Amino acid sequence: MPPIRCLVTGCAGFVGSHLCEKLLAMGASVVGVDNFFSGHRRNMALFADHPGFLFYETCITATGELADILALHAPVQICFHLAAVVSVAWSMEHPDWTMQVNYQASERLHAVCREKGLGAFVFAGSAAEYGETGLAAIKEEAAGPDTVQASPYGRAKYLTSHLVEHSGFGASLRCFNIYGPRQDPGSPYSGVISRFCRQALADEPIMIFGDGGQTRDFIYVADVVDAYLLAAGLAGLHTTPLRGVFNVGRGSAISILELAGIVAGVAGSHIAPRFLPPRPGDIRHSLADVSRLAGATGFAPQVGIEQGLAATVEWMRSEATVQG
Ligand code: UD2
Repeated sequence: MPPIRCLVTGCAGFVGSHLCEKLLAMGASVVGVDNFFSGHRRNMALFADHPGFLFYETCITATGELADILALHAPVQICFHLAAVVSVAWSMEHPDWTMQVNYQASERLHAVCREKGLGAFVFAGSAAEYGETGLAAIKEEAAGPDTVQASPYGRAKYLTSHLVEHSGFGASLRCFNIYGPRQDPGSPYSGVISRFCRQALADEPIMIFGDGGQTRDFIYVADVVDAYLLAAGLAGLHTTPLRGVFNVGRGSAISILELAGIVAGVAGSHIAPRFLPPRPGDIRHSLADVSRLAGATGFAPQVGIEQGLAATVEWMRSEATVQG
């Protein structure tokens, strides 16, 4: 690979840290930005001292600072923009801040990257942009200006994806439910798999919001990293960066109740799950049609749910050993 320099916003986050690790392993250099709002310094432990990595602790709302960083490290060829308010539930209580980060600041960063002549911009869109859908697999065109998203998170992500799509510069990856090592289980807003794994490993009941009949398309973090590389033209046969909006999922969904059973099995827990009231802002079903990304790049997720859960549980066990 020719020398490539990338800006990764959200480099201390769950997905961002895996992406940085992979980019550095491929020989790219990475300028990382994070404000540790939901990311953690420990997520960067494996690459913080890598000679190809430089870190700036800053918030993406500081557009001027980001422009200065890009100028200082020119030429940066690719921006992977993952920094965001990441929780649907948190966004319900903080709609204004969510809009500022996930839309307004993202719009400004996109404009700066374009102005500075970057070759690619890859935005972390979300399945939450679709609002409430049925059980059928969702195609990208299902989200439009009239779509009613269930949360400010979904709305703001949609607005940015829409802007990226219509600008002709960059791609938005509408990721469905991502899971894997480094997903923080420690807050009420954490992803369901990280919470279920932690509960099962602690021999606590798995806490299901609602009846557990809601379904999600879970995709392992390494598969998502592959999608980012493909979108930037850094992997596969497709070396031109993508433009437009692309779903990223496995293309198969399971119910939260089923998930609870699989997690309990993998973690060796025999405690019955507990059912709590449904969570505001939740969508009922979510399943990706990934044919657009597959057609454009050959994208094919490699990690099945049992395999991904085994890796996640193993990571959580090792973390407990390190911390305990
Ligand atoms: C996820 C992502 C979000 C966005 C969205 C796209 C996380 C944390 N959020 O939101 O960023 O990409 O997908 O649609 O990854 N649940 C329980 N018990 C728990 C926690 C959750 O039953 O302890 C249920 C929850 O009610 C929901 C499902 O599990 O029906 C998934 O919840 P989530 O918070 O992991 O993810 P989601 O789909 O709200």
